[in-house]
Amino acid sequence: MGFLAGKKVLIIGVASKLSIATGIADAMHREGAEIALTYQTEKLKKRVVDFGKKWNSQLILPLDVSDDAQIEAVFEEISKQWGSIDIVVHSVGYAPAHELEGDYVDATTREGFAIAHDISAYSFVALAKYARPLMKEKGGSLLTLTYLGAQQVVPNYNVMGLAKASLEANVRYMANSLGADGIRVNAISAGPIRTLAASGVKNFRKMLNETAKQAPLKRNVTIEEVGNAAAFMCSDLASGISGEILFVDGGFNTTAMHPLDDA
Ligand code: NAD
Ligand code: 0WE
Repeated sequence: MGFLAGKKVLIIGVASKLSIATGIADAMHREGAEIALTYQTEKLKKRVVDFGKKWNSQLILPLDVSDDAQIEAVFEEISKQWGSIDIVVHSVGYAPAHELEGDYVDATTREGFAIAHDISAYSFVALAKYARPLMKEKGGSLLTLTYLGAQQVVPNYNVMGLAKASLEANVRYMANSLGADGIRVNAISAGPIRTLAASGVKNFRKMLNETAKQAPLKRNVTIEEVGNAAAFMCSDLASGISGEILFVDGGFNTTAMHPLDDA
């Protein structure tokens, strides 16, 4: 029996086979979890329904996290179908594309700032409002995905860095707020991975190469590795961990000096 046997999980953020959420769903399904999925747009619906087959998902619902009514509807349906929930995975981030290129001060706009923070940071606590009543009796676990750009300057990550910093603080405040109900809240800070969200990013391939050279493991990480860490973090194996940012980045964040030419 897997270490997530009997756990009911909602996973938000599957958009393609490359999505980090797809790696998380694979790992959680392998460990015995029952999985509900959401899709952001009607265009993505068919794809997510197809993925759902592989994970035997019975619950596949529409959800744009900028819409409170849709969040409420998702948890209403989960309450009807499941009565309770054990795990919610938030694998969602967005800023308008023009915010993620060029000089930070020049590129950042009031509107782009608001959108990035709404979709990437606020939405996590918005979900928690509705998840809490469904987790209260047995406890539960909430997980989000963040990036090193929250803590250190990464060129072009720009306003997403601020949104992820807010998301990481959100993890700590939510952990403190929900801890008395037995609900743990954590984040995984993943190294760069080629996904849809990364595909439009200028020089992403260069970033992958440089990261691999400098990381202690001398390579990039995969969605399978993030998925395994996520499954652990949301399982009872991690029952003592809350408010934590866990790096799954091959150790990159611990290094400072760029590799010298002969390295
Ligand atoms: P992805 O494009 O596969 O996933 C992003 C998801 O966000 C998509 O499923 C998209 O539908 C969803 N989304 C965006 N706006 C939404 C909205 N308004 N409502 C509902 N869903 C919305 O890319 P990914 O790389 O798997 O990203 C998942 C998470 O991982 C993000 O939070 C991202 O910041 C984070 N992350 C990514 C990397 C990387 O290098 N790929 C590294 C660290 C952290
Ligand atoms: O969090 C992310 C992706 C964030 C992201 C990407 C896009 C591209 C398409 C948010 N919003 C959008 N909006 C779009 O229109 N990552 C951690 C991956 C990523 O994105 C970067 C990175 C890395 C790493 C952007 C610039 C620099 C580095």
